Amino acid sequence: MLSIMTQTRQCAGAALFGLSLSVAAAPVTVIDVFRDPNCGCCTKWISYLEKNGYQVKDHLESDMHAFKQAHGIPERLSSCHTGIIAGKFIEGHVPVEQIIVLEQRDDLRGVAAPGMPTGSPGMERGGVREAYQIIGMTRKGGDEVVASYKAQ
Ligand SMILES: [Cu+2]
Repeated sequence: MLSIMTQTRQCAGAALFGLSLSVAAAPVTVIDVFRDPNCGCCTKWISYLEKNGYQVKDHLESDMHAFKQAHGIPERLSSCHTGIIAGKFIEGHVPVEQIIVLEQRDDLRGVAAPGMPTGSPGMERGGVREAYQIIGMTRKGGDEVVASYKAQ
């Protein structure tokens, strides 16, 4: 009886160890970022993604307007750079927590931080933040408010 309990405990320990190993070895998520070569805030957003554990592939595009049109990103949602993660778009200075939401939601084609909201990631200006929303675009083409950030 005692030996069975010891074995069980060892198994549980091994299972836990295995779990933590698999977490450490989890593949890094890649985000392809398309941006104008002269965009400064775009590179700040890239650094922010890298700090948060994403692997970024940086692509320079001379005509971002054409790029967005080609990828079905409407004018009303558009910003500076466009990220692509697993075939979904991340338009503009979207915070990581909303990228995670996007990764989990297959009913969305993408999420956007329209414009260039002050205080969004990569758009920091001395701790000031204007109120802004993250808009999700559904597969049917509708808009949905995914998150609202208050002014600070
Ligand atoms: Cu920007």
